[in-house]
Parts: sequence; structure tokens; C-alpha cells
Amino acid sequence: MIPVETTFLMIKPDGVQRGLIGKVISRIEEKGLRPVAMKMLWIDEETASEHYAEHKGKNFYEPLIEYITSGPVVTMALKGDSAISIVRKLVGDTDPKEAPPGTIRGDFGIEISRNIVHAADSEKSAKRELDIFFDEEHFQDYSRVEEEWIYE
Ligand code: 3AN
Repeated sequence: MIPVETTFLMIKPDGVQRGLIGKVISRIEEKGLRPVAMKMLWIDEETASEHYAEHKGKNFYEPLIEYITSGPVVTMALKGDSAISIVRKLVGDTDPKEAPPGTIRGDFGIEISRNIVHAADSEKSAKRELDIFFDEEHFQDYSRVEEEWIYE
């Protein structure tokens, strides 16, 4: 099998503060996706505004920047067949009230402004976001032993 996509996932400050790092990573691992890079950091304002550039000018932009810079986050790159759309499905709708049970936001969140995780929504945003948070040397090239039982 050939892992075809690498996507970007971030556990936001509320996810870290609520002790959900392990649970989020477990869901990714149990699904069969392979973490290939991981980093904990406290995002500064410049990085936050680069990451959320598309939301500049919206009424929730300032609180969003305040929220994402309010504590440490965990960022990761995840690789696998259709990784981008699979991770979006595992994460659930942007508004946790709408996200179905079984999804990360559906199980753990209530408010849209505290929605625990961020996941890239397209190939273009995955590449852009991975470039913001990782350098080439951060990516590990390996496969998981169980992959021959996950992929045909
Ligand atoms: P997603 O994170 O599902 O890709 P985006 O990119 O539309 O959603 O929004 C980025 C972040 O902005 C969301 N994760 C959420 O924290 C915040 N956000 C989006 N829409 C709203 C809103 N209407 N009110 C408050 N915060 C919002």
C-alpha cells in the first residue's frame, strides 16, 4: 500500500487543558493513520495570524487568536490513504453542537469557540499548515507493522 496523503491536526489549548491529548491521538492511531511528526508548542500571535489568515476581518477573528495563543497546543502530521478527509470526519463539524457523537468534537465539546482540535480541510490547506509548523527534518519516514492488516 502507498500512503497517499499527509494532513495536519492540532490539539488546541482547551484540548490540552482538558487532558484530551491521549484520547485524540488514540482515535487517530486506532483508525490506522500514522503520525509522522509531532510537536508541542505555545503559538505566538504572528504564527496564529498566519494560520488563521483566511478568517481575518471576521467577527470571531480576535477571540480566535486569543484562544489559540492562550496555552500550549499539540501539532501533528498524519499520513495515510485519504488522511485529509478521514481526519475531518474523525474531528466532526466545526460546531460541536452539530458534530455527531463518535466524533472528537461531538463527544468532547459544546461551544464552537472551544472546539478542541483543528484539522486541515483540503490538500492545499494541509500543505500550507504543515509548512507553518514543521520543517522537512521533523518528518519521520517509517511504516507501522499493523499496516499490512489495515490496507489490503
Ligand atoms: P474548522 O476548524 O472546522 O476548519 P473553520 O476553519 O471554519 O473551521 O474555523 C476555524 C476556527 O474558527 C474554528 N475551529 C473555531 O474555533 C473558530 N470559529 C469558526 N466559526 C466560528 C464562529 N462562528 N464563532 C466562533 N468561532 C468560530
